[in-house]
Amino acid sequence: MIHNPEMECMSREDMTKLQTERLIKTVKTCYEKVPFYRKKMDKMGVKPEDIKSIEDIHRLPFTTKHDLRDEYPFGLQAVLHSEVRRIHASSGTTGKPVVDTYTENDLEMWAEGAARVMAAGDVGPGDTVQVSYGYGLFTGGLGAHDAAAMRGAVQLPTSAGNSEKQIMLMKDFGSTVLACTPSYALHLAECIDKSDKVNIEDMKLRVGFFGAEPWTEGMRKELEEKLHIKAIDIYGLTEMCGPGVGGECECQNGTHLWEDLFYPEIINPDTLEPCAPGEFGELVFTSLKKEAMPILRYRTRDLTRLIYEPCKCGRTAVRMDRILGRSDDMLIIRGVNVFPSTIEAILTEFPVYSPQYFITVDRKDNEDMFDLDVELREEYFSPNPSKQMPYIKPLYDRIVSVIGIKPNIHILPPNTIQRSMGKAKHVNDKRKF
Ligand code: DLL
Repeated sequence: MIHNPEMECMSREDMTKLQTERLIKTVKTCYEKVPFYRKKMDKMGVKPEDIKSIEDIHRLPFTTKHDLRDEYPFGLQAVLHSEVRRIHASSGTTGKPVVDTYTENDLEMWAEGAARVMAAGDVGPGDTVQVSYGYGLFTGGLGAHDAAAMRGAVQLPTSAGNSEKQIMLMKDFGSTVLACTPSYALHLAECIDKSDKVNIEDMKLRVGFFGAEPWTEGMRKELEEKLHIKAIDIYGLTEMCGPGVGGECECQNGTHLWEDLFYPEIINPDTLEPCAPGEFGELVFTSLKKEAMPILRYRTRDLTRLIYEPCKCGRTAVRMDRILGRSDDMLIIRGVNVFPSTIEAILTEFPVYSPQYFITVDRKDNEDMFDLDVELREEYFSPNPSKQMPYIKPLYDRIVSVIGIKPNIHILPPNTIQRSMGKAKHVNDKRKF
């Protein structure tokens, strides 16, 4: 089901026209209301009048996470504080949080972005959407909540955690939709598997909206099989609004980005030049409709590519490939670039392993050490190391052939790797740089 056919299926020509109109307005607001952007544009010798079409976007300055932290908390705000209705923030790992503020219209726009994704899973009246993303400053909880409301569904705000109760409510209230991180969904699935009180057959779940962290096709298969659902990828970031900057459609074949709201570019992160169509690079967004905190050419650090071929669903909104990872999550081990999600993708090729993993990187005698904790599934596990050997060798060989470095693999008993309620932590890099 398409939530807003006019916007989601607009012809390329009309979309370019709309994007141009909205860009011109956004740039003017940024220049007139946000000293940070006026300074940056003056320094580059660009005036709002120079931006005549969406193609001129390349003349505008980039915005980085660093800039947002420097302007903490409200330096990028373009409206009076009396016009603001909500504040969210993403904690990040270091320093000040990244803040986003919203006017009434911004909240409506955000809810619509996420509602478009839920509509692709046919969410509507009669559905009960169990929102197991965290509620709070994190955008996941309230983002999914408002989208469910816009679709006319029942909102069940369980937030993240307390898995036993989540599962009880899922059964008793007949939740049909689950919204949470894919790692938490996997944890819930494992809890249902283990439970002697409930069975997946007792549940009415039919679709899940999973995002906030990279996940793989293998993980999709696992979640779909274990939870008896269709697993749909939802993408977003606090700086643009939260979940719902884009999402998969029923074809589950790339994430449609809502180009009428956020203009996407792919750039080479080293040269900052645009990448050729279809090439992998860093995703950059310019907000086209945000009022409280409009943002020009925000460097997300997410690495992906854009797919312009038409989608079978009828939506014309450009698609983005799965996110390989963030440039700042990429590990360099013995000189080789490694994305944690590559390990997940490899693990899910082996039915004997669960998709749970933890990477520890350390340096000994000037050499990088790469330790990988994995879990065998219950039915394959034996505490006797000699019985584990036949499973280690194929995984080891596959990792060496895909990423070219040799891991020290440790097989742990089932359910021992720490489970996450929100974004999973897969890496401990102990090296001092
Ligand atoms: O994670 C918003 C969100 C909530 C999205 C719930 C989807 C569902 P932040 O905490 O600001 O916002 O983190 C944004 O998370 O730049 C990506 O690196 C990553 N991310 C978000 N969605 C996906 C996804 C929320 N579907 C950062 N696949 C982004 C891969 C994702 N990575």
